[in-house]
Amino acid sequence: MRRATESKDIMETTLNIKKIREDFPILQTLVHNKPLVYFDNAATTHKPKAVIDKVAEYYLETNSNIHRGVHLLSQKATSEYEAAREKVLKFINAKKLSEIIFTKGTTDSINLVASSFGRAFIKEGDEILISYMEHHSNIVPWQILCETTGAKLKVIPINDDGELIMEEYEKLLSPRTKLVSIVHISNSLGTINPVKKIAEIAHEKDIPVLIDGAQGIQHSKVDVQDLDCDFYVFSGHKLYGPTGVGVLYGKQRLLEQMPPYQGGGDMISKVTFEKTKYNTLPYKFEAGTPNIVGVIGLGTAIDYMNGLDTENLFNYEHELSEYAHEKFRNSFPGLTIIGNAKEKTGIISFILEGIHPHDIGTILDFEGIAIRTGHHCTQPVMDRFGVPATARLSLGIYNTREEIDYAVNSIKKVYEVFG
Ligand code: 7TS
Repeated sequence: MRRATESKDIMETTLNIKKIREDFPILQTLVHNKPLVYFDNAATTHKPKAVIDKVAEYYLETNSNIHRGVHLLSQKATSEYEAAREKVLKFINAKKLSEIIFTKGTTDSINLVASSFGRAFIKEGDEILISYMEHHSNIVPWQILCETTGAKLKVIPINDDGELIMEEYEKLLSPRTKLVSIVHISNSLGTINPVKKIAEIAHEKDIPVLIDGAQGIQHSKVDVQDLDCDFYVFSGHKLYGPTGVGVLYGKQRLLEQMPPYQGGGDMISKVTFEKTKYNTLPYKFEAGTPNIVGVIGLGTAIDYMNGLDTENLFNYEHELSEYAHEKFRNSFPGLTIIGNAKEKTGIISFILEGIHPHDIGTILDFEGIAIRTGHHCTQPVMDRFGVPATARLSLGIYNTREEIDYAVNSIKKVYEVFG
């Protein structure tokens, strides 16, 4: 791993961050008359012009409903929609198109699995294993399932650095465990979990594994065959694509055994009042008119990412993150970083002694800096570290060292205001 101090060289040689920044028109926006500095990429990323143009072009030139249309625009919309499925397949290295299901996003994908896998495989006394660092989206759907089936939710503890305690994970796997559902990269701690290892261990006991890739897809190269996960879920809007669209990758063997999540158009092959025969995968899980433009826009976001040197870009993000951590630790005596895992991505959650995170967020906003403050939909993480909230910077591909320096100077203003 390269040292943080070399990140500037990487930026100037192999990557052209200035050019990447030019691809994102919103970065020219002024906020309170200051240039926007956007550090809220874990919540959502900005969209490159290519994606924005594609969405506009779709509505200007193609807009039509997909599948079954004989007219030209419907056929064009269908082929662009299905082309996006192929782009997703290649991007995450899935085996088959039938394994790529378009959803509304990560939350929707997890709810789909909880409902459908739950109906197929979960009964009273069974156990579902999650971790202490899950986003509410990977807690609540399982709680709902447990309430309706009598199954139990078990939770893998984390250590003081915000890492999973792997020995406890192994101990918690029991003959009753029917699914392990775990976050790839924590949105509030930045921890990168050893998901490949987690899947390997679960598979020794024939237990399927779902990976919540909401952040993983943004910060790492994802290869579902290499991870050998049974489900991988993510949202388009955190991958520089549109909101309202996401992906559920699932192994065909499991998806085939799972009943439909929702009934409606497109997910059927034959309907009579006596009985409905369901469509094949992936359509079985895509009831109703989908977010067509969202899916096509996600395809363009993937094209955009494919056009970048992502390996180096993820390295760059990592080094920017190390730079930010060093700067933060050295600049403020009363600052505590929550989440200090050895394997960590560009998410810096912190508290300042005696200053509420919302006050930090508000003052930084006046400097043009967008950060997030609160519990980040991970209240159990806040409880684990005994804090009600944190201030969080989350980095994206367009952030720079200069922006980190500017944030550090702006936090000094927070100190001035609050003494
Ligand atoms: N899982 C993780 C790890 C997340 O970070 C998020 C969103 C979700 C699930 C839900 O994704 P959605 O697209 O379905 O909403 N995380 C955040 C965040 O950190 N701040 O706002 C949303």
